[in-house]
This record gives sequence, C-alpha cells and structure tokens, in this order.
Amino acid sequence: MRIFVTGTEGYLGSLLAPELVRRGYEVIGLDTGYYKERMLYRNGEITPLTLAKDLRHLEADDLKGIDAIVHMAELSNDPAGQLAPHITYEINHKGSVRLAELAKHAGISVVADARQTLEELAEALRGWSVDPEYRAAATRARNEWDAIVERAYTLGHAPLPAQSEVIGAVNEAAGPRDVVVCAAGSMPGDLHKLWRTRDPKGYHVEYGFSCMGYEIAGGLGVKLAAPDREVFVMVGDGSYLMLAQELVTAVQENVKLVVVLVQNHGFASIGRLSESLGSQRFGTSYRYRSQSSGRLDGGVLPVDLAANAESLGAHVLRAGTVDELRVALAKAKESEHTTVVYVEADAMEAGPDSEAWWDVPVAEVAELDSTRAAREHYESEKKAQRMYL
Ligand SMILES: Cc1ncc(C[n+]2csc(CCOP(=O)(O)OP(=O)(O)O)c2C)c(N)n1
Ligand SMILES: [Mg+2]
Repeated sequence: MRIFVTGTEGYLGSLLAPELVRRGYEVIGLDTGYYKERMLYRNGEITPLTLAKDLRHLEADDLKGIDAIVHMAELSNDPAGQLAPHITYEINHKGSVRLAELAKHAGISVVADARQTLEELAEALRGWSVDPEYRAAATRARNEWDAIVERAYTLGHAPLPAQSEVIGAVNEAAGPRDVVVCAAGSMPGDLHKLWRTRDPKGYHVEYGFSCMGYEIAGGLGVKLAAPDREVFVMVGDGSYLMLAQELVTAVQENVKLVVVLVQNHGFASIGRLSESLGSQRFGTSYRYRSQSSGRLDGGVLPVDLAANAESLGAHVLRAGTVDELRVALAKAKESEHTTVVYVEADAMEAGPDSEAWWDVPVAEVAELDSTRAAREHYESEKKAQRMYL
C-alpha cells in the first residue's frame, strides 16, 4: 500500500512517516522543505521519498498510484500563520480543498476527517472516568504536595526569608486572574512546584530557553495583552542585571507592573547545580575577588539594585521580612505606577526537592576529586535513563 503523507518534514510528519514505513507501508512525502534537510528526523531514522513541492502546486499526476493520503501540511496556527493571513488561507484552506478534489479524481476516498474523528472519540468517551482507586491515589498525592507547599510558604526562615516564603507571599497577594511571570534562575523551578495557579492564563514562565532577562520585558508584553490583570514579574538579581532597562519602557508607556526583585547576591540556581556536579559554585556569587585567595570569595559587592530600579523611574519598596513583603505587595497592587518590590532571600535555602535527575554532563577529565566523583555519579544515573519514545 502506498501512502501519500503531506507535511512529512514537520513535527507530526517526521514521526508518522517513519512509523508507517516500519509498519511496511510505502510512503511518498510532500513537503516544501521549510525544515531543512529533514532536520526533525532522528539520526538514522528512515526518511521517505519526498516530493519537494508546495501544496498549492500539486497536480493530479502527483497522486498517481497512491492508495491513501494523510494530510498534515499547513502553516500552523501560530504567529507564523498570521504573518500573511491570505497566504495561510491559500495553503491551509484552498490547498486542502484542492488536495481533496485531486484525491477524489484519483479515486482516493475520505476515511476520516481529524476534527470529525476527535468529535466522535469525545462522544464515545462521554461518561468515562478513571477508576476510583486511581482517583483516590491522585487526590492523596495532591494533598500531600499541598502540605509540602504550605510548609514551604511558612518556613519562618531567618535571618533572611527563604525564596519559597517570598513566592508564598506573592501568591497570596495575587488575585485569581493575576499573572506571574518568570524565566530564569532558581525561581522557575520553585514556581513550578509551589505556585498555586488558579487561572489558565495566570502562569507565564518561559521554560523554552529559560532566558535570563526575559522577565521584565515579558511582563510588559503580558500586561499589554491583558491590561485587566495584575502582572507580578518575579526576577532574580542576576536576571535583573541582564535586562532591567525595560522598566523604563514600562514607565514611559504607563504600563503598570509589579516587579518582585529577589536579591540573593548571585546565581543560587547555577551555584547549586555547580556544587551538585562537583564544581564548588565556581563564579556564581556577586563577591569581590579576594586578594588572598585570588578567587571571587571576598565581601559582597556594594550593589544596590533597588536604587538602580529607582533610577530607572520605577517606584521602589524595600522589604526586609515576609511581613514587610506582604505590606509592600499590597501597596504595589494599589499603586498605578510600575513598582519594584525589593526583597533579599537566602540563596542557600532551596525549595522542596523534585526528586528529578537532570542530565547535565560532567567533565570526563578533571583534577578535582569532587568533579571525578560527580562524573562517576553522572555515568551511573545515565545508565538508568530511558527514551520516552
Ligand atoms: C541568557 C542566559 N544566560 C545564562 C543562563 C544560565 N543561567 C540560568 S539561571 C542563571 C543565574 C540566574 O541568577 P538569578 O537571576 O540571580 O537567579 P537565582 O539563580 O539566584 O535564583 C544562569 C546564569 C540563562 N538561563 N540565560
Ligand atoms: Mg540571584
């Protein structure tokens, strides 16, 4: 059986085509080559014979000898599809209609329409539910985790609060429709575990690249998209230093943000990672280079990021304790002006463990015993790793 798959080089086609080949079908692909040289195919994966052609230029002859068609080629429904809506319409609508007409002429019948099939599946599944045991186990796990979150929110850590308490105070201050924005550092992981999201649009954390500096600019975009929601940008000192200037834009455009600047004088996240990989938090503290050791383990740098934020036109509130933080957050919410709430947190107090293992390769050759030990540990963990697919 010969199957014609349109969009063979896209995200779905690159999975489907090899699977069809494995099951013994002959596959002919159609693709414009948007993803160059089958870049989405895994190494060594079977790649089908592919017609490099735009769907809009398909001819009756192209379907000669074809028994079935799986149609997936289109401009996807994201900003790319909106760049030139008429072209999207030409490809997605007219191209699909044309393919259906050509298929009809070639005697290939419609077996299923994806949306129709989904609707029928939904109908067939109506009333289905997981069994009570599974439901009970899920409820139990949820309640257990909720108790862990509650504890992390109320640690009473001293003298500086733990970051989890800062997150707890912001979560309490945020209304049900408000949005938290974050991107890099130790906060995305902690927010993932600890933030109680109450609205599908209430959680905007950039995990794609976890790009430092995204936070304030990203928050600005979120506020422009949803001016009726309060936007809480949570940003670490490292990330803040990489892109604070968008505060100026927020002030200029009168786009109100609440920025919670968590100062822990360095990279808590990378410091922890470095330590766990046997590299002693190298270069992750904002400290003076010490004369005696020649390393960055001198005193804390005299940097005042609150003053910095003030100089960029934001209102600034400094909080020294969790109670002060709550008061500051309430004030920031009331204010019509972009407000930076500055709070110090203990870099060494980590949030609850996720128990996940992170595949971060350790140097194979090292002089430090700690790094060699970390390499050994890495190799043993790596052995337990399995591919999902
Ligand atoms: C642009 C960019 N460079 C480097 C990194 C790697 N990185 C991830 S977190 C981090 C440190 C973040 O420091 P900070 O914002 O103070 O957060 P903390 O870890 O202290 O919570 C670095 C360097 C990154 N994610 N993005
Ligand atoms: Mg930091």
